[in-house]
Amino acid sequence: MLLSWWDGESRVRRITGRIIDIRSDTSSLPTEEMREAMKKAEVGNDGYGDDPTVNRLQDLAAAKIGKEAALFVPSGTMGNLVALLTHTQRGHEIIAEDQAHIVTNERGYACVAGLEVRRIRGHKGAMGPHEVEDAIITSRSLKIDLICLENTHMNAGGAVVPPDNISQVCDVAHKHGIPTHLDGARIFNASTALGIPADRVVKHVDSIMFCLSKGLCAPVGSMLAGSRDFIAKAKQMRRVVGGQMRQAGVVAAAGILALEKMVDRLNEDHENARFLAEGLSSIEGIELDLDDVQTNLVFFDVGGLGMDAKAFASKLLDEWNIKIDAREKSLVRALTYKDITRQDVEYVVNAIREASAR
Ligand code: TLP
Repeated sequence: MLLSWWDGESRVRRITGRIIDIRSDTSSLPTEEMREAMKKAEVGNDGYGDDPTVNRLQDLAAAKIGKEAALFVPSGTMGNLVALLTHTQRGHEIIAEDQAHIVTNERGYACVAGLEVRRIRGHKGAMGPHEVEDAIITSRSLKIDLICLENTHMNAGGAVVPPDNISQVCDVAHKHGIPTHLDGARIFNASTALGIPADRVVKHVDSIMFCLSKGLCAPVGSMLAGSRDFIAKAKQMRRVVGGQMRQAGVVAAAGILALEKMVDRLNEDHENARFLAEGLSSIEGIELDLDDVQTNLVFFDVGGLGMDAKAFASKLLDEWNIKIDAREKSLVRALTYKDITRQDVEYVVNAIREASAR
């Protein structure tokens, strides 16, 4: 009997034990070219500003994002924290979207920076400028030091926040003398989806953090960018939180390739995410809104299958070698990135179709 492609593919996965990890684009692997560049990287003591590869990465990052200067940090979480510590004073307040990663996942604003947060519920990740202004005006007790934005917005399903919204929120903030910070962990996904260069998308924000390690495939690292003065102060804060590195050129070398070579292929990830979402939306018992799938993230609800997200994720791993992200209740998240091919996505859709039928 001839094996269909699906039978053959599924058996091959079981025999080889290859895992398809769609929990997060943070699972992306560095390219061979990155590994080569890391091996050959020229390095120095970055604590003294002497690492030529880190310096090259920082200059490239600043130019690419349209800010005066940039600072290499070990993670996105640290980049955001350093920005908070640089812009604010302990005991003061920030404004952020209700489901912003800074608020829901990181929490350094409270645990480390000693800040209060005023949360504004946005629409697909975008806060209304009027609501932001109301929050500023009605703030009775604490001084608001910073307005935080996020693009793409992770908890809104990787939604792209429109540049017009960013500029309106920035206008309101600046009118009241308040700076703005953008968590742009996936800013190049946003700019790719918009078809607008990233520096134009972030033109109005005072500082931005973006990650080299997600869709851009560097093994570690994020960048914080802003004015020369802001980055000089941020450098002090990076030291305070233990983020000063030494011969970091080894990893910065991969970061340079991330910015030079990996941005232009992000569209492929978005197409794969759409393909995945379309496949899933045709499966009975799975609920998702195709309009919410704008970049490389796909959120869907498996409640209609009579399972919660954890049980669904265990089933996919045990029976199909697929790692997927179980969120709260029956909400599941999947991400596409360079190491997830179209064939992998077809495999995932077929596996979920079969898992749902039983
Ligand atoms: N997000 C991770 C997890 O924390 C959920 C992921 O898998 O999506 N901002 C945004 C919008 C993020 O999504 C993340 C990571 C960060 C900041 C933090 O970056 P890292 O992981 O480098 O500290």
